[in-house]
Amino acid sequence: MAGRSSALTQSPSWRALEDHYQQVRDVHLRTLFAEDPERGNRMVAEGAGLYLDYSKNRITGETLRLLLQLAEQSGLGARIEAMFNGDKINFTEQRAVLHVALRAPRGATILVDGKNVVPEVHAVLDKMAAFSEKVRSGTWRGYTGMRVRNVINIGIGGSDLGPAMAYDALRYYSDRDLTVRFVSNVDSTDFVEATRDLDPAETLFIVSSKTFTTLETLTNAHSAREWVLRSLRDDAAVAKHFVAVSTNATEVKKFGIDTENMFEFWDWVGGRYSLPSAIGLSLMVAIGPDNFRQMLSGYHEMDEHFRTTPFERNLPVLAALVGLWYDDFFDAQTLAVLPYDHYLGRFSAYLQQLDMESNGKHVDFDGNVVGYQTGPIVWGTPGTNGQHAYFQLIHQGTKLIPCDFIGFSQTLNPLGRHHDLLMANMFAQTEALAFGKTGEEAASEGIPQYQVPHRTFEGNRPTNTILAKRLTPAILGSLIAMYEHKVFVQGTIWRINSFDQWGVELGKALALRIIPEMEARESPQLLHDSSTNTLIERYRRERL
Ligand code: G6Q
Repeated sequence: MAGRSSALTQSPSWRALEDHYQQVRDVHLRTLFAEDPERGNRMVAEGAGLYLDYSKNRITGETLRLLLQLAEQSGLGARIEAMFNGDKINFTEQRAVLHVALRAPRGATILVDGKNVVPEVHAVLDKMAAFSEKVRSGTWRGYTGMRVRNVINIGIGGSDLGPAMAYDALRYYSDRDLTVRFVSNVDSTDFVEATRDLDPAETLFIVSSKTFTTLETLTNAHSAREWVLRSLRDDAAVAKHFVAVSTNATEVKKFGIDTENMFEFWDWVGGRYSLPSAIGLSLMVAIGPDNFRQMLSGYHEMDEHFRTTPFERNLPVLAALVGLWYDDFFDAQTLAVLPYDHYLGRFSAYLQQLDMESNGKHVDFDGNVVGYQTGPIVWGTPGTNGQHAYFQLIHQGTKLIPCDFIGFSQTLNPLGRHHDLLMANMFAQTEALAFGKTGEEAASEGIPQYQVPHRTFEGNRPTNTILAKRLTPAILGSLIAMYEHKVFVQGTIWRINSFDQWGVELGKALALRIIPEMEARESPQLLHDSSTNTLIERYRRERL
């Protein structure tokens, strides 16, 4: 019988942080900046093209010292080495965790069970590049001889969110003659809307599924097959209009896809870490192999930064420690990720899976229930739009919401004053959140007395600012890798397995039980609870 975990909370560094928290919990960022005017150029770190300003956080030099001590105490250094060495740190699934191998340079050596996996990684990348070039140049033709104009990735979760996010993020670099879409939901509307204006003779489907057994993806893939065959009327068309990304050759073959047109990856790549694997094929077709490789080099640069930089200057480690400080000591529940770049519209949704599926865990390495908060709820949309919507609550609500602001010094689409206005807003938000406006300041502006409390800003709302020069493929890779490693650092300190996802299984299993009950001709005997029974009965009466 699993007990309650106390290994972390009873540790000397945790206890020291608890004591320290009591001393600094009410200290205002105004005071911290007044006492240390150099804070804004000292509490910063740089790596792999990213500049992280963490000075507007409710931390002192002592907080940082204690948090770094906590990281050391957790054995983080050894865990980083274990991950990069291919140890089976995903112990509940007995798997290595080697997304870093996906972006290792050609000559590198990374062993899994005694075998160097880097040559295989590059063989698949080369195969992807050759295929992408064929599609982009028009050499790859559909069954009727027409050139491919539309590419649809069918996948869900880790086989969708990465390429969909990165396609949006790198749209500037994409071939605008290609229409690239992503179908994920088992809701037929997704497939129908994605294909309604397309000609099957010009459409290529990339079926992306690690297991090739996922209900949503297989259902969509079969509908896609019917859609193509309804128009092209020959099973031989499947080979020209479908390729697969998977680890499961048997199921791919069963579907009718030539395994020559299957792009492989491996069980040591977790779904939510799989964008830099063959799962990125739709992205590579869209932006071209060179840009894709640039993205991989950015990922790799951050991997190296993470592996080799002392913790006190290490971006993922610093971001992780600051986040943990709010999660576990201030009891913050969420993290807002607010990119000031329209291309990053899906970035927070991508991070939701990365962070929440990885660190949404409640038992530790020993199977004991943790006695502390683990991963935060991640959310957010691009600025400035959020400022006109939910920022009110961040500024003046009753909840503490740490925020990551992400921006770029240069825009990819210069237009008049737009970029200066965008970035002025980003900087103004972090300033306003940190320093607020006192009652006296508000009153001195001559506003009526009754409005003063309403127009007072308490401030002391913590933020990180992540600034890069320009949104390039390499910078996107580096930004994603920073968050990947941040999640890993937090998981290590919390002593949880960030690489499994058993939590998604129960709902899947129950759905499989309900499907035949819905589809049965005669009313089945329902043996669920009274709520579920009644809902199913009502649905059966009302469905077409
Ligand atoms: C991610 C999860 C999950 C997975 C999907 C799709 O880490 O494992 O989101 O990516 O369930 O799985 P398949 O790729 O096997 O279809």
